[in-house]
Amino acid sequence: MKVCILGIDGYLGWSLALYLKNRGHNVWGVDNGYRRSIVNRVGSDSLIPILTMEARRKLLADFYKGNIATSYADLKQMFTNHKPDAIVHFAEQPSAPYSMKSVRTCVETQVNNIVGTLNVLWAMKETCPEAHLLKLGTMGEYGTPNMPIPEGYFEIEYRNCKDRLPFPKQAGSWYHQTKVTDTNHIAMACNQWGLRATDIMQGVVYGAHIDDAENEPVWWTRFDYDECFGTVINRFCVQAALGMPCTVYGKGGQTRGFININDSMRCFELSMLNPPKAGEHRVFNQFGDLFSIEELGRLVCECAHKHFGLIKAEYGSVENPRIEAEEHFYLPECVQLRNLGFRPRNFNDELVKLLGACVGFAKHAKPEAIAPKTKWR
Ligand code: NAD
Ligand code: USQ
Repeated sequence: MKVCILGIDGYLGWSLALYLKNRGHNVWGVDNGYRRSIVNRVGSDSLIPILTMEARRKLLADFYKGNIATSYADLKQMFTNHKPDAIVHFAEQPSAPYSMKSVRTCVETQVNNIVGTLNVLWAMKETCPEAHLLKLGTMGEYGTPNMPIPEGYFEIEYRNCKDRLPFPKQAGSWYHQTKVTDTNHIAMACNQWGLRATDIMQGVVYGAHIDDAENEPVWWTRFDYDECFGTVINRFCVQAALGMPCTVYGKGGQTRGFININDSMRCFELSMLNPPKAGEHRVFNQFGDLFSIEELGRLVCECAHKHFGLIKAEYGSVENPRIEAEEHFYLPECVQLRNLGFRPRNFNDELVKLLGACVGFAKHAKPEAIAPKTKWR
């Protein structure tokens, strides 16, 4: 299959490029280095050393440097030249805290994400309407409603009328809000233009690398742990490795879906190999395990004590810089990927590998980048 990866230089993009190449797919992609520069802007860097973007471009022939939100003509030309079967769209600003810092970072996130996705939809319509768009959304689009969360749509009865409607969205950051808007735009492009799309509501991803990269440093992906760009488990593991307490925000009863980076790759492959039909806006909820943040802190510390002798590892509540429910009902469904064969890896086994990597690279960490600084209000 000919696969285009938008955001190929990122945490998931670089891993997916290797994963798909190793499974016989023809991979090409685009990135503008935005992630590298914004992580530097907040005073941090990847914990695990990675190749420069230029070195990566030498390694992978069809790796273009470009901004999909500002260079529509180039995007269209690339789709025309390569005729992709599938387009995996990662190329967005992915941090909730970064989007909440200031009007500048909020607007930057909105423009980059929403305009980039509109450009992708128009370029697909004009050059490759048969291609399958796999677009990264987020479980955070749904918020934490007091009822089970279906996969995108649900049957509802109101005043004796029934319909299948989009499930309500309740984003909690300007970043998550961009994903909600993208979802509305993608659904419309499918309805109006007959595009086919899988809108992937992914949970929080964790892991230092995919198995394929274990002994291939050129294929190591970036790994962030700072207050903006580190996801919670990746941060907890670095904190434990440094002997710093794991920062549980508030009561710690916030529950989220988590997925290992290897499982995330497998899910993309399953979606790609089983495309929706023309005109279909298909929504997948993509996660492996559900944990509360306090539970996660306990699991990371137990693993640190048992497998690495890090007896100082501990977790504790700090003031929550975010506005979010700290105790709530949470029951999201994840049925369609399981029906396609997805079986999540064992969480505790993957945690040992992740913590091992953090211990190995801990000397590169900048402890001053860890404490939460960005407040929701
Ligand atoms: P990432 O920031 O590492 O990857 C995104 C890549 O896209 C970066 O390399 C960045 O430079 C590039 N990019 C951004 N805007 C661009 C533009 N306008 N033009 C060209 N390139 C651009 O993020 P990630 O963790 O790999 O996440 C990938 C996607 O998955 C994001 O959309 C994110 O919102 C979503 N997601 C991530 C997670 C997670 O836990 N990592 C969970 C759910 C959803
Ligand atoms: N949290 C802590 N301590 C920390 C960091 C986070 O308690 O040190 C808490 C947060 O308050 C939140 C939860 O952990 O309740 C998850 O935080 P996160 O930073 O791991 O996740 P989030 O901001 O939601 O964003 C990440 C990715 C984003 C993706 C999203 C998936 O950065 O790209 O969309 O996970 S989801 O959470 O399902 O929306």
